[in-house]
Amino acid sequence: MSDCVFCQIGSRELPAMVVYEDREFLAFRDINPQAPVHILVVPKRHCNSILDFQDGDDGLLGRMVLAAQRIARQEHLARRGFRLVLNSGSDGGQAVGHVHLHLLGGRTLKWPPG
Ligand code: DGP
Repeated sequence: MSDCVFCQIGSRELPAMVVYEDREFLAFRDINPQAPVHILVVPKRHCNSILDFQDGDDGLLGRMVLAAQRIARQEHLARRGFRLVLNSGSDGGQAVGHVHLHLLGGRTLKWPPG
């Protein structure tokens, strides 16, 4: 068993509220939601951080945003808007060492973030 919690969700060893899946990504509701809609879009391939991506990964990164766009529409966020967040490292607030894109919406989000 992998010791990565998001790999365990990906292999269905851990439960999650999955809202979207395709060949490359799994998306599920965050366990500690910071907004009425808070979904994590997670590449199935394990990568610790955004710093691990290389030139050849541009397609994967683009498709991750497109997956988030599809989910935003599915969650009826397109009209009012939403936020996509990629935390990296300790100053960036990254707690889980498997790249994930936060999709937040359903309320007016403040700027700057804390
Ligand atoms: P970050 O701080 O950017 O690494 O965000 C990690 C997010 O992952 C955080 O908002 C809580 C969420 N999370 C952590 N463990 C689990 C889990 O087991 N299930 C789900 N659904 N979300 C989790």
